[in-house]
This record gives sequence, structure tokens and C-alpha cells, in this order.
Amino acid sequence: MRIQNLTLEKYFIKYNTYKTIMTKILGIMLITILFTFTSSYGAGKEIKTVTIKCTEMTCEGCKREITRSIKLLDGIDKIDVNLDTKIITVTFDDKKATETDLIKAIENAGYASEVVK
Ligand SMILES: [Cu+2]
Repeated sequence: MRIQNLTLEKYFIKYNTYKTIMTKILGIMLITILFTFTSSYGAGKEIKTVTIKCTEMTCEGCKREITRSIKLLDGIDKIDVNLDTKIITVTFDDKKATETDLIKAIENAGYASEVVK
């Protein structure tokens, strides 16, 4: 009985050590995979922020329409529409969209706008 218990205990310690090592290995592997993925994902991106003036937008409805139209474009990261200043700030992937695309998208929503330099 006593010997059996010892064997079991030994096995349990061995199993726990094995589990700890495996957890560590898996953790390192996961971090490596995540790191590789995020760095390769970011490599093809050219993030740019552009400021656009749109004096024609006056209310929440305009804001909604403009935002919706810009969102249809590829590579859009962030859109901020300020009704008080009439400024639209867009952060986007320069490799997927251009400033002209943004102006056109706003135009499609029914508003004239221009890039603020
Ligand atoms: Cu409006």
C-alpha cells in the first residue's frame, strides 16, 4: 500500500512537471505566433491620417451619412466627424484608399469637401 502511494505520488509530481513544461512551451509558441502574425499584418499597412473640411454638413444626419459612405471604403481605420468645426478626420490605410477616395465618398453622400493641408 505504502509503496503504491509513493509510486502514485512520484507519477503525480512527474505529471505536474510535464504539465508545467508543456504549458510554458505552448505559451511561448502562442506568443511567437501572435507576434509573427501582428508584425506581418502591420507590415503591409501604411497608416495615414487626413483632415477634411466639409462646410456643408450641418446636423447628425449629415454626420451619419458621411460616416456611412466613408465606411464603405476599404482600409478605413477611424473616422471622427466634428460638426462644430466641420472637420472630418480619417485614419486609413494608404495602400488601400486615397484622399481622393475619401473626397469621392463624401461627395457620394451628397457633400462637397476638401482636404485641409
Ligand atoms: Cu444634416
